[in-house]
Amino acid sequence: MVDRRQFLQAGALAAGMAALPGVQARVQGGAKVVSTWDFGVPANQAAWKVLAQGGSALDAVEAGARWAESELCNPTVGHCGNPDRDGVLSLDASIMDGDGRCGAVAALVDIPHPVSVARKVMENSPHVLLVGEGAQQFAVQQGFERRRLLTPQAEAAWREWLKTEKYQPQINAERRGLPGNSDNHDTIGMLALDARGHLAGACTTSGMAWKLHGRVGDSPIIGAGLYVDNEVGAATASGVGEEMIRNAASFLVVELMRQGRTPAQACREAIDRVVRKRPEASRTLQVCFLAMNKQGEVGAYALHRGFVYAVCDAQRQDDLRDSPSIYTSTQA
Ligand code: SD4
Repeated sequence: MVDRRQFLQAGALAAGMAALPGVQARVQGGAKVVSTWDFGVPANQAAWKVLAQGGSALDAVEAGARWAESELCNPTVGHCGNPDRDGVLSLDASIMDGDGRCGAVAALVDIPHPVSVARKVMENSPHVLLVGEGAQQFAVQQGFERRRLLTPQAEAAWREWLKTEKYQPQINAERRGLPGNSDNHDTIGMLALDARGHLAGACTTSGMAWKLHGRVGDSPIIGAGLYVDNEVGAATASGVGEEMIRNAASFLVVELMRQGRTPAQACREAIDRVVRKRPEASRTLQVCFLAMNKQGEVGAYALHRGFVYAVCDAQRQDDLRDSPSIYTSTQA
């Protein structure tokens, strides 16, 4: 047994060793964080600050997702998101630890950090998913600030949209994140592996712009937009969430890895499944999967060309990769 003095000595030694560059690199070892789209690069860097200090994968993905929710001002994640067709901005988020614990919120209004509320659902409630008013009430009880989030730009974009009222999700809208345009979907899905070999993931979004009031996408649905299992690996998704829900897609990707597929093969097979189920719809909407197995191998696959994902580890913190896709023409 380790007594208190030995414990304190060991802690002090570890802290001192971590300050040495060589040891720091070994501590970070196989740690890695990956996330969807171009804005995954700075989001990963926010998560990396946690991993580089030997922090947990769970803390890392929360930090990365929080970065996207507050620092990114685009029409689709967090506080700058576009509203639904009634002019209400509602946010969805989930978080999952590789040990199976998870929490999520959906249709959350006027609370700036849905991913942290999702974590509180996981840690401080007996439930997994809270929605709408109940989610907001829980957030306020947990000490979260409540404030109006809809920006003047998002409100102006909505008023513009009202002229046509056309709901037509655009492929790869994430890569054209200019405030006030008609971009209508966007999500950050993030997966991390920490130095202890533990996995976690988070997913946060304002969902599809101009959605029906009350619509919930895949991002807060455990197994659809996010799934993590320490025995195997983790997966997350971006794109039109109805397709992920129909196929329990992130769970599917993890289960395919369990059967021996690499992350890239598993993502590809899940995309094939989406196409088989709805071949016609698949031509006009985007679906993207990103996965990492417990060895830290990463893979992705998309329906349409244009999906990119960011990878960050001790060697490199700004790696942005193109995902392969089924349809290769530039349809966006
Ligand atoms: C949703 N999957 O609400 C989200 C949106 C998204 O890239 O991922 N856009 O359906």
